[in-house]
Amino acid sequence: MKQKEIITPLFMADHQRDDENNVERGVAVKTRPKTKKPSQYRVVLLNDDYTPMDFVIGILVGIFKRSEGEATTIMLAVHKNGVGVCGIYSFEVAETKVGQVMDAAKRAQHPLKCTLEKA
Ligand code: TYC
Repeated sequence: MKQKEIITPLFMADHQRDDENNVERGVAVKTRPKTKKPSQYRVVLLNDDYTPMDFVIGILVGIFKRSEGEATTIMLAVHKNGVGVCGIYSFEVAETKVGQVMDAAKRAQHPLKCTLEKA
């Protein structure tokens, strides 16, 4: 969903009240600093032929805080479709989780791959 840009004038120069037309007239000279919602990122797990299913479930429970049931569903979806979403997070959190997955896979010598993509 795209956020609408809202510019709210804080101060008006040459402020005048036009009672006849029931309006306020002036020139907006200052606006609020635009605040943006932080972008969200999908953390995506990729299938391979070698990483044990239990290892993937362990990753989903340990790093993505999924229940055993959710983790099994996600793992089987990745196994079947080739890719699957583990969760959606801010960039910093998504990047950290990708790093944690890649570290765990490397230490266990599994070829499991995990990436992030803009949601
Ligand atoms: N395909 C793997 C197997 O049959 C299991 C697997 C699932 C591996 C998900 C990676 O992201 C993955 N052992």
